[in-house]
Amino acid sequence: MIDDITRISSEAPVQVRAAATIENLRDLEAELLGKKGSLSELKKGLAGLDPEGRREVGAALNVARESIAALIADRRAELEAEKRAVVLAAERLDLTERIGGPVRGSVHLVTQTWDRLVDVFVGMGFTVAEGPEVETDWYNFEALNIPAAHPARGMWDTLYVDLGDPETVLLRTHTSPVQIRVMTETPPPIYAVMPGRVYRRDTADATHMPVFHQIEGLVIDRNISFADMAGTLEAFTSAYFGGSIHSRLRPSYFPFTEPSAEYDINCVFCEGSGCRTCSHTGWLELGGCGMVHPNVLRNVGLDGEEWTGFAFGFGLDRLALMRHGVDDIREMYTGDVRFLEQFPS
Ligand code: 2NL
Repeated sequence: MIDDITRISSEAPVQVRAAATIENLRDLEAELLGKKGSLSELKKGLAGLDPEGRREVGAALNVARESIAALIADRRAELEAEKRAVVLAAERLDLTERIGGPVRGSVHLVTQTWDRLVDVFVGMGFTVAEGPEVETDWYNFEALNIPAAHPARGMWDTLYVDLGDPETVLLRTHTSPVQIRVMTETPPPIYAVMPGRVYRRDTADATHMPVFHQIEGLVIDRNISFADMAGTLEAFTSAYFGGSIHSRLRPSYFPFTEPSAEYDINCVFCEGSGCRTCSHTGWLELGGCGMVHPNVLRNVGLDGEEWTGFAFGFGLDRLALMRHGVDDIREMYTGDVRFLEQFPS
């Protein structure tokens, strides 16, 4: 029996090394150490030995079992490492890969636009305010003179957050809630702009994204008129787009302003002669504006007899598209370096 054990022990290293896969190794393990394996078969023979022989052979069996088990464990670790290495090599992503020398990163086009807009408004004496992207119904709608049953709710495809009572917590659909917060928290006069990310339940296409950006402006002071608003927007237009681009206002409707207007600028592509981008009108629609509605002033606790003001808002992404002649808003959000590289900062 000792000879059998010695033979099994001496053959084992060769057999273990020859196991080429984890499956082969498992079969070999069963063959050597399993219940019906060769060592187990030998162990059955212990019953027929005297106590002395039983001790001697039993000890040899244990030593053989342990050394073979250790060999198998080592080989298994080796095979698993090989298998992992193959998977890793197949799944490898070379994040350092680049074509034609080092590529210099730059500030994203949306961020560049954000920064430039803020620069222009700060240059005109405005401060900058930001607020939360998850808002309550009060800040996003109610305070803005858009009650729950109001048909104007349909103007915004709202994404609600599953928190509290149904439809009370939402992803802000515009940056106006920041203006409500500023008016509620700081006494006038107020001259502030609010840039920020906003959300709508919308399917992405060339002109829409469910996540995009707005910048809104708010002025609250004594004796503020519609003419102050028109003048402010005209000053902004030439500061941002250049002296040859002017603005115009057209009557419109927003629940939070009265009167309300659409804000257009001369087409930056054809400078008024008519092209595809401006639908041959010579004008580009940038956003909206108006005198802050008396109900909104009342909602934030301001006396409409003493304070008046105007507000305006436009799509920041849309502005970036126009300034740079990009024809699909989705380009801004794919992260394709071939797009991003065209706008170094
Ligand atoms: C658009 C139009 C607008 C405002 C935003 C505003 C905010 C308060 C009170 C009154 Cl708290 N108005 N904001 C006013 C008019 C238009 O945005 O087309 N934006 C992309």
